[in-house]
Amino acid sequence: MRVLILGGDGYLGWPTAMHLSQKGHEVMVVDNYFRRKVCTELNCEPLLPVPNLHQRTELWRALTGYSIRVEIGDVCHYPFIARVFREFAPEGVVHYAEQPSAPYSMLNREAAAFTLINNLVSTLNLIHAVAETDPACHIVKLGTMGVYGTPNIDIEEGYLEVEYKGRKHTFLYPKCPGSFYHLTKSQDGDMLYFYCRMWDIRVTDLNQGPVYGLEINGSFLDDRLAPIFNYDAIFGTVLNRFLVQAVAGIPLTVYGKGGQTRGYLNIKDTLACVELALLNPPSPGQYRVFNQFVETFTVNDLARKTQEAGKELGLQVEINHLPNPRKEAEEHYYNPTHTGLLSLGLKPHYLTTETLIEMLTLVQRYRDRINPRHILPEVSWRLVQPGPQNSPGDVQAGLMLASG
Ligand code: USQ
Repeated sequence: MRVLILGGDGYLGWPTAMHLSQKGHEVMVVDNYFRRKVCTELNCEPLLPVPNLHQRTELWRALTGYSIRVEIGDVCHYPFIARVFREFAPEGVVHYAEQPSAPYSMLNREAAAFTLINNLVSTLNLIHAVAETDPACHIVKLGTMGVYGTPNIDIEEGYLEVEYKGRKHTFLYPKCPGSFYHLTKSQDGDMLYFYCRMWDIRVTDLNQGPVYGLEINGSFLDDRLAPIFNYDAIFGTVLNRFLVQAVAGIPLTVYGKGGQTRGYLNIKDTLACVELALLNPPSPGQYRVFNQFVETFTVNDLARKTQEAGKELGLQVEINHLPNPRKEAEEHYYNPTHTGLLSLGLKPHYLTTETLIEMLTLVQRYRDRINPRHILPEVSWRLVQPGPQNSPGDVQAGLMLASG
């Protein structure tokens, strides 16, 4: 297939490009380097140094013989993305080109506005580019399990059948996002569903849980091909952060009581799920939703597992409960369905002690690059009122004091 990957420089975008390219698909990556620029601005560089996309695709070609095309530009700029579509004529598009961080979206008004505009306009432009060039082109959008929140009933895969006053109707499953980022992911889903109904485009929304891991094919061909792996409190996902904290000898940062439950998956399963979705497109007009995770854990489970695996490597891992910077349920019911991708043939990688040891061993190779100042959360979900401890500047910046 000819597959266009929007956001092809990111933690998931670049590994997806390599994976699909290795499987024989014709791949083009598009990115505006937003993530790199913000990491530099906020001084939260990824664990491994990451060459730019031109350098990485050249290296990839030298090592494997496969070529990946690159376009640097902004999906929010319509003439750019329309030209890319006309020239590459993709049969499938993977949309990762959204601002992916919940804490970043809660940082201040500017970051929230950027998240809103980027995530919704990129999705709108993608829909229009598909409609103009080839309405049969399948859009695979990376969604998030966080759109559902943590309701006190089972979470279905995208839709809910409701019986009311003797009649039945199927609705999109009610959404209750817990960050401004997650809100934009609810809105882009509504937008895609709308255009499926209006224009008969075909869409798969992959409602994914937090991803962990950094190794893709058994071992790196070359460390310069590794994903952008963040461990800071803005872009790092929880288990990746715990792995780095364990190696650095920093107590694991469990937020609040630690009973927050989410559906997790190894990055290897993300790649498999995206490929399965591409190879099995929905019919025209269908807005298909899959819940993309393989097992659920509480934050406390992840901390304990990291501690146990650390012990095997002689690491003394402590667990610390910090005041929760987010507004979220810390003890709750959580039972989401996730059968769609399994029925397409997904073979999950589960989180075993061996997997944790492998990941910790990889992180240990980069121990010298860990910056302990990136670990503690600095963005609060709460409205911080000016007071003796907080200057108006702190409120404007949405920053909380290090004490929480
Ligand atoms: N958490 C801690 N300690 C930490 C970091 C996080 O206890 O040091 C907790 C959070 O409070 C939350 C849970 O761990 O309850 C997951 O947090 P996360 O930072 O791993 O994930 P989140 O902010 O929800 O976002 C990540 C990705 C996002 C994706 C989402 C899937 O950044 O792009 O959409 O995972 S989901 O969580 O299912 O919405």
